[in-house]
Amino acid sequence: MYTLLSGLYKYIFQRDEYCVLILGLDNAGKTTFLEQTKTRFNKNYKGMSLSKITTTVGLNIGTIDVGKTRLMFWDLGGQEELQSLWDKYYAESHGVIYVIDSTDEERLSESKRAFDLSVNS
Ligand SMILES: Nc1nc2c(ncn2[C@@H]2O[C@H](COP(=O)(O)OP(=O)(O)OP(=O)(O)O)[C@@H](O)[C@H]2O)c(=O)[nH]1
Ligand SMILES: [Mg+2]
Repeated sequence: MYTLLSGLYKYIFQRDEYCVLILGLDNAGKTTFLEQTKTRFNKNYKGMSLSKITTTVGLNIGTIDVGKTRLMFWDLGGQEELQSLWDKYYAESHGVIYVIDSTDEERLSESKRAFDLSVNS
């Protein structure tokens, strides 16, 4: 009976939880993307003014619920000295969003290099 009830409880209330990494160079727009996503999917989230977003030092976490699924985003800092930390999170994550500022053509090759380095290390 206990197993049946706990199974039913889990079925009704428990969400599938997935972790999604957000990577990309500094200034690519990762935190802005996360804030926009949170504002769009979390009904009661007011959102912070986009002009108040400053460079991320370390990790910024955001969560959204889509139906019975919870997505936990890990928005990592993109500055060069923080890029060596990216690969440490791969093993724990279910998906990766790699953000590129398509208007910043000068840094496209740098962005590719940083991505390649993180997946090959
Ligand atoms: N015009 C425009 N500006 C944007 C867009 N996305 C981000 N920005 C601006 O780009 C700057 C950097 O954005 P962030 O979201 O802080 O970039 P980030 O990738 O989180 O940077 P780090 O935390 O340093 O790794 C901010 O001034 C944003 O307002 C966009 O889609 N369009
Ligand atoms: Mg950021």
